[in-house]
Amino acid sequence: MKVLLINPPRSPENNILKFAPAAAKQFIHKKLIGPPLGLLTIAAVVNDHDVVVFDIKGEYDLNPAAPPLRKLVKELVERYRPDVVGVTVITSEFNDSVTICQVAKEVNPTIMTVAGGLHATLLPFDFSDPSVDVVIPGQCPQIFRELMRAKEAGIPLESVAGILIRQQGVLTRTRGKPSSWDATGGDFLAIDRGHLAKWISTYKVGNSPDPSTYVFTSLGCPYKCTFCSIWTQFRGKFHQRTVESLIKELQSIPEYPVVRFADANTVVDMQFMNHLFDRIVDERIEKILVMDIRADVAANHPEIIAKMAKGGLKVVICGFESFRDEELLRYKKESPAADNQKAIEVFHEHGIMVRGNYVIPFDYDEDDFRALADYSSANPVVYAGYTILSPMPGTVYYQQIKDKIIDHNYNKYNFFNAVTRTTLPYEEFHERVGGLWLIKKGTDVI
Ligand code: B12
Ligand code: SF4
Repeated sequence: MKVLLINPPRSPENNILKFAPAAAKQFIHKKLIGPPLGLLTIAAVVNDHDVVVFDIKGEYDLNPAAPPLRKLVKELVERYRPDVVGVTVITSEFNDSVTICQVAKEVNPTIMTVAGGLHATLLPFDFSDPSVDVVIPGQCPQIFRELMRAKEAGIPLESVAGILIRQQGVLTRTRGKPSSWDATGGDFLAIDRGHLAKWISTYKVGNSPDPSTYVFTSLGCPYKCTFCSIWTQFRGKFHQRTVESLIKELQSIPEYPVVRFADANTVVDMQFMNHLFDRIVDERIEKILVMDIRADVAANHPEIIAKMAKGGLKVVICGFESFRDEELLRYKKESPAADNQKAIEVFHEHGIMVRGNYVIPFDYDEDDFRALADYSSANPVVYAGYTILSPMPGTVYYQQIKDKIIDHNYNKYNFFNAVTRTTLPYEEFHERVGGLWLIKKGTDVI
């Protein structure tokens, strides 16, 4: 069967950028660049079929004059004539994902459209649009494979456990329990980045001349920050890959000198990281490594940071979130503000560039903005990011403030737009968040 897997475009909604002071605009991050690991994993599980992965983000980066979404997808579907179209969905890309399914159906109503990914996991019933035939929640490669088998053999899709199918217009869960799938262990699937060859020149970050890629060492997170959708996606579980599968993957990607670990929270198991970095050094793997590390890890375990720096760690993204302990407690971050300062010292001591991220609540007033600016100026990092504390659907924070939400357009759920009423006038709030981006030590590094 022919399977076309599509990575939707980025949402263009960015009110921080729109209302920021002119001088700050150049520093505000506009797009993240990286491969759709989820889609590549799905591609790997059905590689006995004729599979095409199309990265629309990469396409617009490569060719900004590419046709608008509907026309682009129409051309794609007409060119590849797929039996199945799959989309990977995060909240801010939900609307465009549905558009992709609609266009596929317009071109050929017999195409089966399938949605998966984080939003499909947390809110599968959101896919009420009739153009979406099947929704598969969770880490589900084995289920997708079974779905392909059923479709190919003409077996009713009801026989595939663990999916939602449209019946008489309504999404209905199929019966039964899907077979288990150990995504990081025995069932780990090596991905083929060759699917993305067309866009490799666009996978560059900062001023790096070399392409970068993502590699995940774990899935999920053991913490439970109220604003975060990652632990809810994995129901609080944390799954670690094996050291040797990682060494093999790092050795297999010489075309990518820069590797960003895609983990939500990379350093959880110290023993594992120690072993991984021993092996990276043993095998003389020389990559520029970028990863997300919690402030408390650096503050409490400077020795592991020193070791990782020797093994190639050059850039760390650190969720500072706030400068106030009461806010951090409310977010259940389990790391006091003092850890942010200690972490900055530890990272800098080992020559690591820090990208520190703060989240700004909708009720910040002038005094709050001033206090944050003072703190951030006193604790400079190479590059600081300031986004909006956002009630992502499926999170605890969403439940806490859902009555205050006034904007339900999912395009805005990308951390760049307030979706509740703000204490300051709406435009001024975004302008002030934008202005904060001027506070930093260096230039863009990721
Ligand atoms: C890699 C990554 C990216 C990549 C690639 C994403 C893409 N599709 O293009 C890039 C760099 C482009 C990216 C961008 C953004 N991202 Co991002 N990203 C991640 C990250 C770090 C890892 C995701 C991952 O690869 N996981 C590993 C894979 C194997 O798991 P998976 O994707 O869940 O896939 C599995 C299943 O879900 C399923 N599946 C997935 N897709 C499909 C499709 C089908 C058809 C099927 C059947 C199954 C299926 O099967 C897969 C294998 O088991 C996560 C954080 C994290 N650690 O989880 C954030 C995350 C997904 N990103 C997030 C966000 C918000 C963004 C941005 C909007 C950030 C921003 N403000 O710029 C941007 C969007 C575009 C932009 N504005 O530039 C949020 C999403 C939150 C939400 N509730 O929607 C996350 C969770 C980070 C966070 N801090 O909250 N991102
Ligand atoms: S914000 Fe980071 S530490 Fe908190 S739950 Fe999410 S991934 Fe884990």
